[in-house]
Amino acid sequence: MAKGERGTTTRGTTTRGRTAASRRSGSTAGRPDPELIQLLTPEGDRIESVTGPDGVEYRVDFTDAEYREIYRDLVVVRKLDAEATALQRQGELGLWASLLGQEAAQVGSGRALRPQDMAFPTYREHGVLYCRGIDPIMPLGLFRGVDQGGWDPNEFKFNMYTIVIGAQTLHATGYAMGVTMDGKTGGDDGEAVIAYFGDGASSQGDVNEAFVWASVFNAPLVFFCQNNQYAISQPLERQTRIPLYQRASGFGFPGIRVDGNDVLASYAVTRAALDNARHGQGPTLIEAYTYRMGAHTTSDDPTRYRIASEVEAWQAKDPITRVRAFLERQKIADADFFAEVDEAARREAVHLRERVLSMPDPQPLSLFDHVYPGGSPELDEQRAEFGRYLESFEGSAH
Ligand SMILES: Cc1ncc(C[n+]2csc(CCOP(=O)(O)OP(=O)(O)O)c2C)c(N)n1
Ligand SMILES: [Mg+2]
Repeated sequence: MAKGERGTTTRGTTTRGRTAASRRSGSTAGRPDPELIQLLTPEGDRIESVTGPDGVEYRVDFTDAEYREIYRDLVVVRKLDAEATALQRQGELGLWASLLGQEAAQVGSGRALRPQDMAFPTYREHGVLYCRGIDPIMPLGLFRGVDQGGWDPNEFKFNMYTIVIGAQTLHATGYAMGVTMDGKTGGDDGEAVIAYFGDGASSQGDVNEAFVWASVFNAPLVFFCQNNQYAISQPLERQTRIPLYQRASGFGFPGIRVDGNDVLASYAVTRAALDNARHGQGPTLIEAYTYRMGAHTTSDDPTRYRIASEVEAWQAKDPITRVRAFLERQKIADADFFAEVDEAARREAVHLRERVLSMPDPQPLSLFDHVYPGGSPELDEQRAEFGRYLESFEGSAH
């Protein structure tokens, strides 16, 4: 199936759809959330379409095969993530930032990108990376400390992982302004840009500056905030007193909240915002309301700052379970299909592990290779000095 070509999103109102405000099926523990765009409930019930507070009708029209493929994406992405966590625990990676719980927000938005669209990730966007067609081994080199991320951002339209919180939103804004200056917006084949960031990053100056610039220059940019409720140990209440998506109105562009555990709604909302951007209608802030099921990274112990019942409440909203329930109920997939997907994901994980273990250690002197395109006298001096230092070790192979 062609990447980014699935489903449709329709602008305008509908009589068939429910309004987000009147919808109650998105409730969690009996509490409805009228602000949330949702097309698949935690129980796996399909909502045909939803009209958001913005008057836009959100819907997807996937074929059965497309529903099955999106389920496969979710399962594979989760399995590879679990494998990376295991590799870190066995000392094969220095660190891992798990996406557990955020698969739907990432696969939904990642699949909503059209081939010409550019993405700017944080360090947790392994699901988007997978949807961009990048070999999942790539970020593992980074987390193993043997390379600095091995993919070409221009080839895959997916920038390098960014650890500096919020910085990529400014990079994305500058890039999106450039897209406009190059005259690449305005039609169906126009380019759009998406910037990923977290709830914690929303407090950063960089992100707020990016909002200002993107707004006043009408940049073709989607700000995709995965509100996973925590910035390491800091809960959402320490970032904001209003829903994050509402921040956008103060900057002069639309904001919308989507159920980030609903892959269909995440797809529909992102596709609509990207299409608006590519047609020259400026930025949108999407708040994907989700939950970080695991630790912040493998260096973190979340039991020190959150209670088990909170995690359990979110387990009931698992992004994969609901798709499976829907596929089973609608008889779109049978037991053989689910078994085949599990086996395929397992094989991909084994393959990933084998390749991680055989990654060569870099030569220490290669540290100097990519500092400047053409080197510099000062750098050459430093390289020579470091070389002499390495040679001072008895039996040094360097
Ligand atoms: C500028 C900057 N300040 C602080 C840090 C340390 N840091 C790493 S992750 C993180 C929390 C980010 O939280 P959020 O934006 O919600 O993203 P999440 O990790 O939840 O996906 C912080 C403070 C950093 N990497 N960069
Ligand atoms: Mg967060």
